[in-house]
Amino acid sequence: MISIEEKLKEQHTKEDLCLLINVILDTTKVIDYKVNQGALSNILGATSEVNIQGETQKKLDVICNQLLKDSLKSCGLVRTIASEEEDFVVEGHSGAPYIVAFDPLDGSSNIDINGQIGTIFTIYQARNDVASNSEEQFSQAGHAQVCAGYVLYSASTMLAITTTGPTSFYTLDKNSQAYVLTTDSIELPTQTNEFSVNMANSACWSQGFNNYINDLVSSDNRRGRRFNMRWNGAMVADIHRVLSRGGIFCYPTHFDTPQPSAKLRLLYEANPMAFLIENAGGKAYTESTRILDLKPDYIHQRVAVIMGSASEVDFCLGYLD
Ligand code: AHM
Ligand code: MG
Repeated sequence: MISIEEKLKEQHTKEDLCLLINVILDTTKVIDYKVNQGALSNILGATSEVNIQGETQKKLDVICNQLLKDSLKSCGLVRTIASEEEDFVVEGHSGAPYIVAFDPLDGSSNIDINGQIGTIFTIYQARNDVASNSEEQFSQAGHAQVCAGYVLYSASTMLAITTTGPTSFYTLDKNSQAYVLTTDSIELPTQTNEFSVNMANSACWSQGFNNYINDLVSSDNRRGRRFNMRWNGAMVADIHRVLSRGGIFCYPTHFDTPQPSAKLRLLYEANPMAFLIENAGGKAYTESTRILDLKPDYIHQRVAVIMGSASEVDFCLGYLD
C-alpha cells in the first residue's frame, strides 16, 4: 500500500509542494467527516448569503470554504488564495512560493440529497512580477499548474491528483486516515459510448452542438452505435466517471441570454479538470480552444467545457465550426 506522501516523494516532488498538498488533503479529511455526518452535524440547507456568482450559498459551501481558507492562510506556503465562494482574492503569506484556487464544495445542489459532491483545487507558482495580493497572480495559463486535483465524497472518498506527471486515484482509508494509491497512471480510453450533458439545456445550445447530441442518440448515427447518457449534476462526479472508464463531459455555451454565456469557472473548475484529463491521455477544449492555453481575465471567468476521451472530443469539435 502506497500513501500519497510516499508517492509524491517517489516522484521527487519538491518538499514545500508536498507540504502544501498535505495541508489541502488534511483539510479534505475534516470536510469528509462533516459530509459523512450530514444532518447529524446540522450542516445541511442554505444560508441567507448569495455569492458573487449570484448563487445562494449552502451551509456546507461556507463551512468548507472557511476550513480551506484557514488552513491555507496559516500554513505559510500560500501567497494568494482564490475561491468560488470569495468575491475577491484572499491574502495569504507575503513572499510564499505558491498560489491556490479551489471550489470548496462542487455540486452544491447534491448536498441535501446525499448525492456526490467534491472539492476541486489547483496550485500554481506565485508570480513575482505582480502584486502579492492581486487577481493577476492567477492570470496564468492552465498548463502552468504545478498540481491539480479533486476529492470526491461518495461511497468511498477518493482523490484524483496530478503534479504534472500522470493522473492517479487514491482512496481514503478511514481507519488510518491515509490516502492510499488505488489506480496508478490512469489511461483514458480514446473511444467511448457514454456522454454527460444536462439535456434540459438543449434549447439554449448552438445548432452545431444540438446536431452532435442528436447524432449520438439517433439509431442510425454516424458511428453505428448508440450512446448512453449519465449526468450526476456535480462536475467532480461526472469527471470521475470519465477518468474511471472514459466518456465525454460537456457544458457548452448558452445562447438564450443577450450575450452568449457559460456556466463552469475556468480557474477552479475547468483548468484543474483539464489538467487531470490531459495527464490521463484525454483532451479538454472550450468550443474552439485548448482549455489549458487560456489565462483567466478575472478569477470567476466562465468557459464552455468539452472534455474526455480524445477521439470523442475531436468528433464533437467537428460539429462546432
Ligand atoms: P457549483 O460549483 O455551484 O456546484 O456549480 C457547478 C456545478 C457543476 O458541478 C455541474 O457540472 C454543474 O454545476 C451542474 O449544473 P446544472 O445541473 O445546474 O446544469
Ligand atoms: Mg463547482
